[in-house]
Amino acid sequence: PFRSLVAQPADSLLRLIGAFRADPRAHKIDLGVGVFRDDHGHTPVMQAVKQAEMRLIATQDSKAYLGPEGDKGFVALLEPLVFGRGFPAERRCGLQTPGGTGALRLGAELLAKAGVRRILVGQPSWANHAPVFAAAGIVVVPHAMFDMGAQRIDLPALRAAIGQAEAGDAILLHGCCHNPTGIDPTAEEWRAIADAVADSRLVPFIDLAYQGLGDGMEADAAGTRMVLDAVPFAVVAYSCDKNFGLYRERTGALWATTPEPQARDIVLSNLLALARANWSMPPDHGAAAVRIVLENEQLAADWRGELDALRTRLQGLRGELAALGQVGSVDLAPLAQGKGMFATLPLTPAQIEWLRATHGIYMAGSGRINIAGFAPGDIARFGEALVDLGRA
Ligand code: PLP
Ligand code: TYF
Repeated sequence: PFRSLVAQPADSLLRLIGAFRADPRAHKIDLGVGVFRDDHGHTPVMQAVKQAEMRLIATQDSKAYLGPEGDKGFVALLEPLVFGRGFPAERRCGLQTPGGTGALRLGAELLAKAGVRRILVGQPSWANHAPVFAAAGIVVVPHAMFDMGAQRIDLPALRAAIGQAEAGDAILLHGCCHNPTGIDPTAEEWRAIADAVADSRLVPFIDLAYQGLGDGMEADAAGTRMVLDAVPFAVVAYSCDKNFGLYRERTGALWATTPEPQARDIVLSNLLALARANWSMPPDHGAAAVRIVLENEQLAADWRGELDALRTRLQGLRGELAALGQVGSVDLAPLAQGKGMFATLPLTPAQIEWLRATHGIYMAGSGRINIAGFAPGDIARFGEALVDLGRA
């Protein structure tokens, strides 16, 4: 039967990693895959996480199964960070998942099982969103929502898409640090989005994968909370893989909200059944480390300090890029307002290829750059390359 299969393309971002490694040039710059990097291009294990891991190894006395819900303490400790203190606990249920991607998949399967047939996805979005929803049998309805020239939300376009949707459709919203544009709604725009989603009786599906990398843990949850407070039913897919630097440990969670506790209990039983059919139980290590960090005041403070440093580095780099202003055909000034690791530059595939071939600058085929990929001194070279591109 395998002879009937058709070869599938590799993930273009993951392929870029190999191409970068194979490039012998000393001054190459990797702006590809979305992992945080320090000044030396290294993606470190956070100290607070390392401490928690050591405590885990020292104290864990069993690796017996936990169950499809994973580490309940982990989920409970994340809840105030995501929902704030005001959201009624009886209106939500949650469980640990294998990364944000596992949460997206499980949330999509929950929607499908509940009869939701379509999800609105503003373009561009993370390249994995559409395949995950499609795999769960949900039709992705793409729509416009960005003014890429001005690097702003195009609210009229987003409102028009919401207006055209049917009651009961879902809509994907990036909670913060939009991947790949870095363009997040302002507080007023979030208010308008929450109201429009509620008025049209859509089910918001919030992907919160970068909390703390934009303006801080609280600020980065503000839009999510506004939306959750405005609607009876919603889904939140969460990742700890960026804000705790746990990437390969696949650490995430999923919540669903309902108007009343009876519905909540039924939703949770469905989530647990879907989880059992997918992975039975999530991997423990990353979630246990996050739990240990969050339940210990000192480790939690250390983690917040380290997260602040990640964010400060990103904001500093954004400031440096923005200070270059107009370089060749690209205006970098609006990047100062962007959030998180990513920005998408208005470059053609030929220009992106030219930057790679001529200057050893690796960015995604969409024109997305990972801002954390710049080492000191790289930004000046990047600016020169863009000027050079303008002349080429
Ligand atoms: N959502 C977005 C927007 C992402 O960029 C990522 C990146 O990996 C994910 C979800 C998935 O996160 P995880 O690595 O935890 O599966
Ligand atoms: O967008 C990114 O670069 C990150 C990492 O299949 C990533 O979200 C990229 C591709 C992929 C999984 C993770």
